[in-house]
Amino acid sequence: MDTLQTTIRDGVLIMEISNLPVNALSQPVRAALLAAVERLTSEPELRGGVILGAGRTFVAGADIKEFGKPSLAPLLPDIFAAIESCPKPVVAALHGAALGGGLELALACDARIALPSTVVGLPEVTLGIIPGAGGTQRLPRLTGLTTAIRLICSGEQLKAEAAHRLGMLDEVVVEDLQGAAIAWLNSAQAGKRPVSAMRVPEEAPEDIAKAEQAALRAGKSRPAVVAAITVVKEASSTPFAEALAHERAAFLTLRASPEAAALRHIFFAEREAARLPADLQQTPRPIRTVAVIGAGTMGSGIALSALEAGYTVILLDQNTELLAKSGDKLRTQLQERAQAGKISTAVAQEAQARLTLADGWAGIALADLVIEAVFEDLAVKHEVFRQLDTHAKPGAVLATNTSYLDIDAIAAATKRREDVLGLHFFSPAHVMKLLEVVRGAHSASDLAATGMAFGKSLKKLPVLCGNGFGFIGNRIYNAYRTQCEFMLEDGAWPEEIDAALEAFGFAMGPFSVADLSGLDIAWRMRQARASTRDPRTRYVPVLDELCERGRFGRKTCAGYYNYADGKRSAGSDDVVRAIISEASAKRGIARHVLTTEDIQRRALIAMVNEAAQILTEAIAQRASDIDVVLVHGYGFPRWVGGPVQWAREQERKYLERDLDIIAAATGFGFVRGDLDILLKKTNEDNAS
Ligand code: T1G
Repeated sequence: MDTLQTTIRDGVLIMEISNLPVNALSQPVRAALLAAVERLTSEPELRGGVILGAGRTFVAGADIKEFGKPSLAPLLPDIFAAIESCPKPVVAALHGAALGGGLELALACDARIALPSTVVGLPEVTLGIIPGAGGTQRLPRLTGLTTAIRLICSGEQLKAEAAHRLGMLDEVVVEDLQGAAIAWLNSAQAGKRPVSAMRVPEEAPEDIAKAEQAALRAGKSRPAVVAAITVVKEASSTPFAEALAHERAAFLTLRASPEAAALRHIFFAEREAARLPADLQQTPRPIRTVAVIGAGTMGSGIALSALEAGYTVILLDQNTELLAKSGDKLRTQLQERAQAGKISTAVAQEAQARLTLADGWAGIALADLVIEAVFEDLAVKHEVFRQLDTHAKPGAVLATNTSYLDIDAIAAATKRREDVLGLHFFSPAHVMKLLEVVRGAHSASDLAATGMAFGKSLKKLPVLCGNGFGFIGNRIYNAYRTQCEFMLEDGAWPEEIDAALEAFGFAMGPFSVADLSGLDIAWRMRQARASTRDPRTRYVPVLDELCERGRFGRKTCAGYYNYADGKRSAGSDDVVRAIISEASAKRGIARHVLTTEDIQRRALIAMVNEAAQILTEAIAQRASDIDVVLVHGYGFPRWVGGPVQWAREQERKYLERDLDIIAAATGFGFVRGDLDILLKKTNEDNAS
C-alpha cells in the first residue's frame, strides 16, 4: 500500500499517489487508488476526496513499462468509473505534469485545480496509441470536439492557464494546492459533476472537419491519429459507455502494434542514452562561460543554444565583418524567439548582455569550455587548437564540432589532449536536439560526463560515441547513402530511390538530402580521400560527374534534380540519367528494375550492417543509442524506432538474405557485421 498515502483533513480523504519519479499508474498504484475510492464511498464520516501526487509531478500516465505485458486488474476505466459513481465529490490537485492516464484520472474527478506551472496533455499518440481510459470521451465534453481533436492527435502539452481557458481546469492557484482543493469542497459549487454526464458543446461541422483535416496532415495520418479522430467524434454521437468500449478496443489494438512497440522503444532509448558506464560517471567540470570559435552557421547556432541555456558566450572569429553580422543576427534571433514565446523577453534581454564578440584569441581566456566550429579541414583545425593551447585557461574543455574528422588527430595539435572532446552538433544547431559527445583516446575520464551534462543543459539529447570515422550517425548515413548510390548504377533513378525511402517514412530521400546540403561538400571530402581509396573498392562516380558540371544541388538550382523557384523537379533530367547510365555501362551492369521493397531493404540493411560493426567496435555504448542518433539526427521515421528496432522486427533469414545482396553489390571491402550483437536484446531494451 506504499504507492498511495491517505490522510484525513476536515473530513476529506487526501489520497497522495507516490510511485516516484513520475507516479506512473502501475498496478500497485491502481489497486491502492481503487481501495481508497471504495473507502471514501463506504465511510460515512468522509465527505469528499482529494487526489494528488508526491514528488515533482502529479501523474505522468499509465506505466509504459507494463505495456508489453498482459493487463492486470484493476484497470484504469474501472477506477475512474468508481470515482464518478462515488457519491462524494473528488478533486484532482495537479502540479508538475498531468499526462495521459494522469489527465484522464483528473477528468474523472469532479473538479481540477492546478498551479500555474502545471502542464497537462494526452500524449498517447506519441506512443502510437490513443487515450485508453476515457480521455477521448471526457475531454471533448469540456473543450468541444475541435480542441479535443487537436490536443489528442498532436499530444500537445498545455500550461495550466491555457488549459483553464479551454475549460479543462476549474481553478489555477499559485500555492497550497491541497488547501485550495479543500476550499473547493467547502464551496457552494462543490458536488458531483461527472464529466461523462456532460454534453459535448455544439460546434459547426465545418470547423470539426477542418480540425480533422489539420490533425491528419500534422499527424501524417499515422494509425493512432486516424483512430483517435474516429473515437473522439463518437463523443457527440454515441452513448458514453458504448464509446468508452470503442476507445478501449482501439487502444488495445494499437498498443499491440509494432508501431507502438517502436515508439515505446525510442521513448526509453532516449532516456537510456543519458546513462554513462560506471567508470565515466564522474563530476562534470563546472562551465559558466563558453567560447565558440567560428561565427559561421554552425558556430552561431551553437552560440544561440548556449545563450538560451544561460551561459556567458564569447563568439570569436577573425573575420570581423562576419563576426559583427553574426552578432547582430544572434540578437535578432533572441528577440524573435521572445516574440514567438519560445523564451521570455527577460531571458532574451539578459542573454544579449551575456554575449561578447571577440576578434582575437586573448578573448577566450575566461572560457571554461571552448567549442571550435571552423571549416572542416584538419590543417585549419590544427591551427585553431594550437591557439587554444596557448590562450585557453588550464582545465578548460577544448571541444571540436567536427562531423567526421579524427578527434585524436585534432587533439595531437595540443599539449593537453586529455582536455579534448568532440561535441558534434547537427544543423541548425539551435534546433536539432541531437548531440554526439565523442571521446578521444586521450580524453580525460571526466570529459564524457562534462559533455553529456552540457548537452542536457542545452535541452539536447546527448549520445556518447567513441572516436571513429563519422562517429555513429555519419558513419551509418554514409553506408546508407553509398548503398543508394550503388542502386543508382544497378538500375534505379534518384527519384525512385527517394520515393521508396520517403514511403518508408524518411522525411526526405538521400538524393534530395544531398541536393539540399550541397553536393560539393561531399565532393570535396571524396577528393580529399581519393588518394587513400583502394581502387578495388566499388566507387560510383555520378556525384563527381554532376559536380564537374557545376551541379552542386539546390544552391546551383541543379543537382540530382532541377530546382525552379526553389521547387524540386519531379524526376531527374536526361543529363543526370545519361551520367548514371554511363556509370552502369562502365561497370558492365545491365540495369534492372529495383522494386520499392528492394530499395528499402537494401538501404536499411546497409544501416543495420554498419550498426552491428559500430557496436562490435564499441563506438556506441548500446544498440538503442544508434536508434536515438538516426531518429533525431537523420530523419529516420520515429514510428519505426530506428534501424536496430527495425532489424529486430525482421525475420533473421531475410536479414541474412539482404546482407548477401549488399555483399554482392558492394564487392571488395565489404565487411559483414555480427547481427547477433545487434539483435540480442539487453536489459535496457527490455523496458520497452
Ligand atoms: N511510465 C513509466 N515510466 C515513466 C513514465 C511512464 N508513463 N514516464 C516517465 N517514466 C520514467 C522514465 O522512463 C524515466 O525513467 C523516469 O520516469 C523519469 O522520466 C491509459 C495508456 C513526465 C514529462 O507519454 O513525458 O497514460 O530513465 O527522464 O524529463 O491513456 O517522463 O529514470 O529509469 O522523462 O522530467 C502517457 C511520458 C502514457 C508521458 C517527465 N504519458 N513521460 O520528464 O523525466 S500512456 C506519457 C514524459 C497512457 C492512458 C495511456 C516525461 C515527463 P528512468 P524523464 P523528465
